[in-house]
Amino acid sequence: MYYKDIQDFMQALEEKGLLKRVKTEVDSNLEITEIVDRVVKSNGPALLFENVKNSSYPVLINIFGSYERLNMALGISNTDDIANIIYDIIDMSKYIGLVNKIKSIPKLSRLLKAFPRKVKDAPCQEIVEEPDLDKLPILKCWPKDGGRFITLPLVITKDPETNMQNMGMYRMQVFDKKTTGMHWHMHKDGREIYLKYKKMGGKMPVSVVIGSDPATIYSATAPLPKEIDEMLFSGFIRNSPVDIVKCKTNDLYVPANSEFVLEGYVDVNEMREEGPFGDHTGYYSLKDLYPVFHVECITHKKNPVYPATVVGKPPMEDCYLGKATERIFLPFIKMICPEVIDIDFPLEGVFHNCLIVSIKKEYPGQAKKVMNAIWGMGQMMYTKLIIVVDKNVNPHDYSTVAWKVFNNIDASRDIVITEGPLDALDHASPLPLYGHKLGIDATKKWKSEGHSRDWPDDIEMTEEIKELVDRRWNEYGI
Ligand SMILES: Cc1cc2nc3c(=O)[nH]c(=O)nc-3n(C[C@H](O)[C@H](O)[C@H](O)COP(=O)(O)O)c2cc1C
Ligand SMILES: [Mn+2]
Repeated sequence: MYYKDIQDFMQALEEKGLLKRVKTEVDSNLEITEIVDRVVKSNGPALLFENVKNSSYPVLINIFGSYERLNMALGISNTDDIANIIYDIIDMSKYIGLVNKIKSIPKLSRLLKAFPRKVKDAPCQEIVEEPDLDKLPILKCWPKDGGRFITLPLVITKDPETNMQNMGMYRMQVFDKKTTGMHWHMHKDGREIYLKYKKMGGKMPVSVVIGSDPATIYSATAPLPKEIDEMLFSGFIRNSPVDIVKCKTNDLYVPANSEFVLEGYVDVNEMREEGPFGDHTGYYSLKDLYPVFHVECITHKKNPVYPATVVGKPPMEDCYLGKATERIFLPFIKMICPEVIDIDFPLEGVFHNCLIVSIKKEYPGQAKKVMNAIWGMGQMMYTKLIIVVDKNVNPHDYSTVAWKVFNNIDASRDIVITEGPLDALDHASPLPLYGHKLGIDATKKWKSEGHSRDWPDDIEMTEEIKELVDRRWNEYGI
């Protein structure tokens, strides 16, 4: 199941009563934020603001802001579905023997279908215009924001060495009708590609998509290795290739189903102050120098919608995108750390500040091995706090996790403090991008780990007595 474009998804949401149209005129300056913040925090619907002051385009927001809408967006019924498909494909034991190999063909064809498909005509190029960002209903989200920000952009670039495209979501502050900031952080693929262009000198072609089908939007946020094109990953999630079209003024390919495409370039010698911006940490990310994006041409559908999101104190819409990543990437974590049973990123940790992981511990020090592996794994390197629990503890059950942490640790033996790279948005470390991380080993300790005392058992009632009490419950008159 996949959606042709974001308007197709919008319609599906509306049919299920999961989208509300707001016809009253609203201001993209702060007013939309306050409405959306209240709606997200009360588990409300997606919203289509049809009448936005000073713009002829409607604003679509909060499409991912619940588990039901997130699952619909990814064309699944349960957040674990995509992980299960991935497990099935990467489980090599499934390919033993000729019969099994043949049986695997339909499963593997999903990989072939993932490759983007080039098309000549595209809805996103129905209208080609001179750039004027003032026409778009771009939000000023929070009072101390440095200006208006495009909050759900898919930034497409091409590695000049490998010719592979990358698509990442990096917010963009509007400076004037034709220029914006380009907020790719230090460790992101977009910036790595930028550094290659910087060495060569001159201009770096960049195209920015605003609005595509929901799996493609999600894919731009997914922490994929640089070798995997996000549009290919979207094709894999959708089980249908993403149709792509060549931009009008550069050689980049964008999803044909996009609502708006901003075509242009980043001049590798130009930096400008960007921010502040009310960010998903619940704090303002402070001003800093970032590259500048110059829009040379805007293409769009005849009747486009402008999708946006508002981030702020969690839980916000982006928390659900984070939860999708938690589920979808678990198979890859397990490939590297087979002892991992399950993981949970609490929403309050805004993706990478806290991770709870349950493991099947089979040798001394294994909890610490898992911490170190996670601190060395892609964007998981940002994790500031890792809590490790035994396999019988459900990491999503915060009460049980807290009970284990509070009762199981010896402060000297079970706490790891280490240091390494941090997310650019971390405001607590003394230096930007680099600081300390905390690991808590809340697993049962063994004699081989230096715990010479006996470790007590968890208190559990016998099954026999539980059944007896179940049976007799009504007799007690409680
Ligand atoms: C709503 C939203 C806004 C984001 N804004 C930024 C941003 O401004 N800068 C950034 O580096 N990452 C941002 N991210 C995270 C990146 O999209 C994410 O790390 C992605 O994996 C980057 O792709 P890349 O590895 O291909 O560069 C944002 C994520 C979301 C969901
Ligand atoms: Mn990437």
